[in-house]
Amino acid sequence: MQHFIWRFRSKPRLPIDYGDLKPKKSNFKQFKWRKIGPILCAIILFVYIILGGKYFSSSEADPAGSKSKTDSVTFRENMGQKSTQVLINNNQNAEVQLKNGNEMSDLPKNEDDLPDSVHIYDLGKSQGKIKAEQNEQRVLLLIPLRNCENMLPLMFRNMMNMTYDHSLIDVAFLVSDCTKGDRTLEMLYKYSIALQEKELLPMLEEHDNRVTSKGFYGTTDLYTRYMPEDYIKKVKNAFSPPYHEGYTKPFHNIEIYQKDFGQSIGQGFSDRHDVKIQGIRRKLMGRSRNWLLSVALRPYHSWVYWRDVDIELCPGDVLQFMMKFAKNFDIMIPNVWRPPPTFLGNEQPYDLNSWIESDEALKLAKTLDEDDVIVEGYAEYPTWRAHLAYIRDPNGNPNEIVSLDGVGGVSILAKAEVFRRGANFPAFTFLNHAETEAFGKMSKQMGFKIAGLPHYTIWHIYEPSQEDLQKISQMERKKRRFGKYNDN
Ligand SMILES: Nc1nc2c(ncn2[C@@H]2O[C@H](COP(=O)(O)OP(=O)(O)OP(=O)(O)O)[C@@H](O)[C@H]2O)c(=O)[nH]1
Ligand SMILES: *[C@@H]1O[C@H](CO)[C@@H](O)[C@H](O)[C@H]1NC(C)=O
Ligand SMILES: [Mg+2]
Repeated sequence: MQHFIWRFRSKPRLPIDYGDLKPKKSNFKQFKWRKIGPILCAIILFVYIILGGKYFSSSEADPAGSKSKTDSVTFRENMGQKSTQVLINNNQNAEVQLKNGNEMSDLPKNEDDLPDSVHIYDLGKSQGKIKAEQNEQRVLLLIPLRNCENMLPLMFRNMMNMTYDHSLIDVAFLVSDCTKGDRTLEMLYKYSIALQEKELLPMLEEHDNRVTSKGFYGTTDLYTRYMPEDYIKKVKNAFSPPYHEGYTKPFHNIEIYQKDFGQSIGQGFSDRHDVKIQGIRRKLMGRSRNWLLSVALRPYHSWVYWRDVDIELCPGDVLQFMMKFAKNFDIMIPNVWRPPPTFLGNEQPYDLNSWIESDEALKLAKTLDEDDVIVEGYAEYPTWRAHLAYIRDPNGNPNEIVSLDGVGGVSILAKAEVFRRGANFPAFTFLNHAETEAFGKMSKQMGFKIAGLPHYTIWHIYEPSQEDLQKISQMERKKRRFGKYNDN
């Protein structure tokens, strides 16, 4: 009997006097029930499972999270909406119980046979693979935006220039923390509607005529006088006809999201590049990216393409070009450079967040607090990593690939699966990194492969730093004094 009490007492075993709990005469009965109880429960459960699907679950029952007879079908109800989503994993047949209680013994042959509020998605079909465009794989283009009203014409031109069939691309923007008076959201809305109604090109051409386009497209600023000649010529060509065939074709869908996260660090070049604020700024950016991703990613997307607003030149076939590597890689990153003014040398590596990990950096990380964020490209953190930017050879083979550990966010193409399996942009310190670099590290740990393309380059706009602006105004003063350009 002592043995019986021990078995049914909960752990941990406290130093109590079991004498009090000693079963009295009625023990025999108790014993029986306790032993039979679980068995009875199991039988009832078993009967419920066998019959439950047919007789117990009515159409009123909340299907959220419940599983049907085959494991590959999950019902999800959109909260507050009358729509049931049937998510199907492989090509397996499954019985689908519709919301109104009708029962089908087979999947419908096509989606038109279902009522409007029921959707079937075969997630096995939304996997990023080579020959994406031929196989009509759909892409989600994600662009976070902040205080960038004047860069929107540039951004829309770059979107239009994409030769991947626009009708296979959904676009989602997240606008956050714009300062008072900034009209990013309004202009975004205006341009988006124009784009979808095929009225954007004339609108942008009219905009171009108002500002002389030199240096970065659409800017009249003084510094454009100091941009390299051949770069300016390239920019001029890039924004003039002839355009590719589908240039003005509407995108499949455009979504605009607005949410503030309390980012208070200035969006000016020198503000946002101070080393001390990088960790905080990058974590907040990570949060924005995760929100955008989680609201916009749909079951039919095979690819996710992250792009920053401030890219000036990018080959039109950037998606197709990077998708070629889908056989061996899950995430693809081009090289990102910028064209600084002539007095700084004509071109410069820009994005230093794409790198190959080094022993020195791993050692450095061990000396830091768990919460410290290493930011790349600052003297404070001597990592001695190989940066994708510096591996570039202007005449190198654009198809050459290096395997990366950290990535920058300027232009990330990833299979949607990477995110579906849970990778994200840590808004906390992950292995002493945050946001996109942490995304790289996390993806790597999850077994994904990251391809960096050192000789395939896209061009970030040049924004003058405070120092550069001082230098420029100095030179302008000299010019006025001596009547000509004189840089000593
Ligand atoms: N939603 C949102 N977007 C942001 C925020 N900060 C920057 N962005 C956008 O994110 C993209 C990248 O921002 P950048 O300011 O260029 O910062 P970065 O990615 O660190 O790159 P660089 O500063 O250019 O080296 C741009 O499209 C910005 O408009 C933010 O706090 N919220
Ligand atoms: C558009 O694509 C073409 C062809 O790849 C390229 O030469 C041009 O620079 C692109 N334009 C922009 C604005 O990037
Ligand atoms: Mg930028």
